[in-house]
Amino acid sequence: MRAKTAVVVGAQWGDEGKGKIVDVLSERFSVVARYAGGHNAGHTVIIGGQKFILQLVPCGVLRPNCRGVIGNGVVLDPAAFLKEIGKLRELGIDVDRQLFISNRAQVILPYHRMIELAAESAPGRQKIGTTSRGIGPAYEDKMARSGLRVVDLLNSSLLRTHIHNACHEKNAIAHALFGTDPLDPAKMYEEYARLAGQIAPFVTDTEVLLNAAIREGQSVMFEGAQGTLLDIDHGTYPFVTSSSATAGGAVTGTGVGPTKIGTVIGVTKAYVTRVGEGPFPTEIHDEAGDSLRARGHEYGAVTGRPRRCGWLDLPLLRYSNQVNGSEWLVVTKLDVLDELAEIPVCTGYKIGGKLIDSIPADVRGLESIEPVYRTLPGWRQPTEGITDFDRLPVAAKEYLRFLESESGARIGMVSTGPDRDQTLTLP
Ligand code: 2SA
Ligand code: MG
Repeated sequence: MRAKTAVVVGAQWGDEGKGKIVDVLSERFSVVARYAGGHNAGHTVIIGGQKFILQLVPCGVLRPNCRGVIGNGVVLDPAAFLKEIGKLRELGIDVDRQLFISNRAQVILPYHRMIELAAESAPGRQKIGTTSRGIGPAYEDKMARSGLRVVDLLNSSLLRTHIHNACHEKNAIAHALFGTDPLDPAKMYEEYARLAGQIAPFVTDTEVLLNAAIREGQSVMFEGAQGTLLDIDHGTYPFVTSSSATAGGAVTGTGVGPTKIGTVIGVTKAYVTRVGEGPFPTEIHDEAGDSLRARGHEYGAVTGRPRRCGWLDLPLLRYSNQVNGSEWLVVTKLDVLDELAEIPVCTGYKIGGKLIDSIPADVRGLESIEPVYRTLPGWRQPTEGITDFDRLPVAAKEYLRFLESESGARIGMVSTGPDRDQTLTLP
């Protein structure tokens, strides 16, 4: 895990504990860059009992010597950004010196949220269970070449024209399709011109910054948001987010070439969770799921929604390692399994009684999976806070070694609790 540049990516449906892991690893990195998603992400970091939930800001900024970059692949809500840095300033974090926003990032505007809210509850539309932050519609505009980039947000005449034209179109569409009340473009322009002034000091050409840092031999980490199965291409489409959450997104989402990426680290929980709609082969539908949710505090960090819980899914982990090219794994929340006498682990998938060796691309295929379980013995001893692999109970070590040998990537680190210090590095 000691590469100069590394992508840290969620191996499941998000909430694997990337925030904590990026925070722990950022001790060794000079720059941490976010490459996808927006303020739909909720990266929780606990330092000495104090909890930080970061949404847009890369977790690296919690270290005084680490610079944070919001890359071009991110969709930026300027108001959410300013609110977040306001909180960080109050906590004594020097965001003004440490944080940089790509001039090529896309901007989320109020009509993106308006359209998402209306579409999610519209009859005949597939409900995705989104975070209602306007993420999907903002990426739609990006791909349709009708989005507003941060560089254009800073150009007031361009901003005025963009908002007027976009409101004209979006108000008409939202009213015709969903009966939504129109938004006022003049008010919106005033508000966003003011927000633009406040974010201007953070805006720069972050491609130049990142490539220069790499040329100078500095270490750069690329912080993934959401997870592999939520990726727009490789996830459980259409129950995905609208960005490239997988490791490949680090390249397109920052402007750093693939030959400059040293390694990929996948972060996986010792079990699985998912929030929102969509297929979930190892989901637990009885009290065992409720007890994982309670022990693991499995509620959305942004929306507070209860997360669905399931057993570790090795076919999914193999798929994720393949899609990301993960060389390393970090296993989080091992301690949540401490009380279980037995732990089922999914080792394969069957459909119609036949073993399959690839992940179905369609939702119907995913929903018809019959997981094949192997039951491993639990350890029924506390592992919380253990920082030495040798001090783990034998059954916990065996659980981890089984996960490692079946997944095809090496475990470099295990998290045994939410705090920075509750982490063990493998020899
Ligand atoms: P969106 O809002 O368009 O990105 O939603 C599309 C799907 O992506 C899921 N998604 C997430 N899943 C897990 N964690 C996320 N971040 C927050 C957290 C979520 C929260 O850290 O807990 O607080 O609810 C995240 N962001 C997006 C989403 O549930 C949809 O399935
Ligand atoms: Mg999260």
